[in-house]
Amino acid sequence: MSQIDKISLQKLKNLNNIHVINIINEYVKLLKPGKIFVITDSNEDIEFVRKQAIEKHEEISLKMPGHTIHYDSYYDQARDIDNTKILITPDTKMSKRLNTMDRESGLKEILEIMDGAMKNKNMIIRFSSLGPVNSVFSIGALQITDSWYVAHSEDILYRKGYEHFKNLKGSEDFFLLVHSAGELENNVSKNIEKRRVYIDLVGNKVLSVNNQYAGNSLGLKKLALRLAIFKSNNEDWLTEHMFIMGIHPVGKDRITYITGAYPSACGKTSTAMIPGQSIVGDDIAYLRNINGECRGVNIEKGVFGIIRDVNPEDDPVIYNTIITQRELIFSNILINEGKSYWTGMGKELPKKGMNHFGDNWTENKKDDQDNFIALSHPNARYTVNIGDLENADSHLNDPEGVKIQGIFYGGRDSDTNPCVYESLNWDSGVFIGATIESETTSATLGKEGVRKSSPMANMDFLVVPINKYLLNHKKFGEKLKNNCPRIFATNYFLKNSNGEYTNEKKDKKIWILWAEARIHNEVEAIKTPIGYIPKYKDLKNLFKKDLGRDYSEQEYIDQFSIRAEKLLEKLIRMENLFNQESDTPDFFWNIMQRQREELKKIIKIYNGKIISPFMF
Ligand code: SAT
Ligand code: MN
Repeated sequence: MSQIDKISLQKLKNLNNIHVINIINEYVKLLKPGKIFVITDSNEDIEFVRKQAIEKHEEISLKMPGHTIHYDSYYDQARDIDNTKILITPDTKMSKRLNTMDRESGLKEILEIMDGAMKNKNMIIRFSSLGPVNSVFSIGALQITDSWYVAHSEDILYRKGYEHFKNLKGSEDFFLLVHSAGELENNVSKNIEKRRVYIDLVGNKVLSVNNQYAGNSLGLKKLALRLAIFKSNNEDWLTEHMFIMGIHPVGKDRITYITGAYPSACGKTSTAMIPGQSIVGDDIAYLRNINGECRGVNIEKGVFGIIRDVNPEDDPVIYNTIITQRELIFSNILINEGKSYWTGMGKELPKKGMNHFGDNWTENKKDDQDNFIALSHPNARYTVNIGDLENADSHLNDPEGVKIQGIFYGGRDSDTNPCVYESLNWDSGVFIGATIESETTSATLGKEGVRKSSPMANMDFLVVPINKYLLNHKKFGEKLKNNCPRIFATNYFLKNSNGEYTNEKKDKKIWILWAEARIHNEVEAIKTPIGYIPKYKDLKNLFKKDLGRDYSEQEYIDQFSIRAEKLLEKLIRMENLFNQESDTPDFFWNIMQRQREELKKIIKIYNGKIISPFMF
């Protein structure tokens, strides 16, 4: 390795890990970098990364100290689902709904694309820990990249792991993530048509090329998520696309931790940020059974959040954090005279500036396809440390994680599920998660209101057959016995017969407080075929106490009537979908069958398709 200087080489040698050395040799040969930098946990090394990102024009400093902006290519603004594939050997069974490719041909293709991808560029080698350090949860991650932006983002979002690698004592028990932005033009990836993200489960690695958007490029985020899903499902724990938050009921001396899985644009981050509560994480959680308790950690320590509509009214905590001095990377927003602007920030916006399209955007500017270019991209983001948020939970970095007592599943659903309910037991909670659906919105291309299924909101990242994943969930709960978290479903998007939302944005708080009270057996509930729904009087009390608002019987009826016919239609959709899987577990079919019978029964008993909660 002639490209490596003595100091960097020594840093590698100090790890005493032959696997790391072999991997670096292999990828240096393939990628042919100009120079190699090994980054340890030292402040000096980390500062060097920050400086390089600016010096190499991958980030630009803004007027506010600590703030920088990074742009991805105009054509690389979201996860590339079509070109993200699981490489499998011919004997591997995988669900039809997953995007797979023959391992041998996949590797051949991507290695050819990556051949020489780092010519005249730097290779950056970083070590991180997924999950808090010195913990049973920690997994080492070795990131090789040629992007200083990727290396810098990972420093904000993940825990340092050079020491973790030292403590591995030569073992190869770590994830490998190899990324190259490929050839650049105006600092963004040029060969987008050759963008690939290939997940090699056999090799415990992900290879990613010709991209910069963090969902494609940052190995530690959605790429390591896949490797962790594979690992945990072959062991006995869970890797989930979930936030973790602490609920702090007023006047009660306790914190109750819950996790929540929601497809994108269904309220995941806004739930984790409900005023008065604390946040542990907003994206990815590992859950383990530790001494009979469900413990959870955020594998990250930062937030890569959507910036659109972050304003002082709707998201005061985030807004105040991202307009003040601290280390922060914006991506794909508008910059005018060194200041940051984005759609929905609640402020007058400039009519020109630099944005994800280039350095001379003006209002009404169109792209080659004749589409208007938004001031900031709808998927534009901010990257900050969670520790910088005023509602950061004090156990964020606790090696033992937090005790998880509730799991929330949510979707965007205008006409089927009530606003909140609790599953009858763990298995029917797994059924709720497995049958999450979300309606498309005008924010995505295509028809509005089309329902997409995403088991546990984790479908995009699944790399094991769905039946295996569901059985792992079932077993996880069984082993926890009485300590198993209670499972809840929320629906913030239910509409009434006039087509109006039945929920106000702030009502989320009541749904989680009701769930919290259920967890502590403080409120009773009404049993229905799908699960337990709240009693009117309990919600009335909570609305008064926590939001200072009178909650009417009509609102309750709109929000908690059992829409039996719509629920039956949903069961048919799920039956069709899960019939396509080879061996969906029996418990899933049993729950479906029972729900179907009971829904039909109540339609008969109460002589109606929509049954008021007061009838039960
Ligand atoms: O999925 S991404 O990595 O693109 C970001 C997110 O969690 O929303
Ligand atoms: Mn996510």
